[in-house]
Amino acid sequence: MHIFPENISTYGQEIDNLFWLVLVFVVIALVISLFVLIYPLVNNHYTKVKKATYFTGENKKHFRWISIALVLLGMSDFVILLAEHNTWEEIENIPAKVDVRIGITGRQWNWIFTYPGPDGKLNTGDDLVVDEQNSELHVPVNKNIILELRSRDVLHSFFVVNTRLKQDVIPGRMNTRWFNLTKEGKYDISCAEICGVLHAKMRNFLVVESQDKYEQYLKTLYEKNTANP
Ligand SMILES: [Cu+2]
Repeated sequence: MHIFPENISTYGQEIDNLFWLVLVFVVIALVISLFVLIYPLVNNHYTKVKKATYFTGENKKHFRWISIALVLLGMSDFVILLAEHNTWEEIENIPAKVDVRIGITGRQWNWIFTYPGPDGKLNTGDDLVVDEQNSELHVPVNKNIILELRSRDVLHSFFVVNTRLKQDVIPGRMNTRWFNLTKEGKYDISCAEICGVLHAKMRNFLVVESQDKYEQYLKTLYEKNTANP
């Protein structure tokens, strides 16, 4: 069923499958809870309702019911842990083959994008930095993109719904994440952590394009930067 925004990352489908799995357990728990809540109300005409009593849970019969609920909850958590393990590992482990490394820094209120300069290395003097509201983050399609995520001030959260990647950025700490995107196009980047009054202004765009176009973009950026240093 396609009720989610389009997925364009290699691991996105696995995240969506986990969502459905969690939803199944949550819906079952919801139905049981509603039944336990509503059934006595419908079943007992309210003139017949006995005075409400307080259960301490020490009585054997009550204890049994509480235990059943706890065990079911624990089992569903365990199934989710088993199911998510591989996906989590895939997302946590940065691929050995790094095609592009890009720095992303959150600030009040924008996402700053840092690309390697002509030396091809990030975090050196010739880095190309874009810090403009509504700007675009350009990445090549079908490549392993490694993201170095930082914050300059408060907590922000880098979120591109189409890639299924959401990562908090934390002052004083760098988080490394990655994605490999399979479809060219323009997608929304947002901040998913309330970070101040202009939080909603942290809207940028992700442009997924061919390797050629990506290199052309970096070249234009370099020329622009050297024209007005
Ligand atoms: Cu923010």
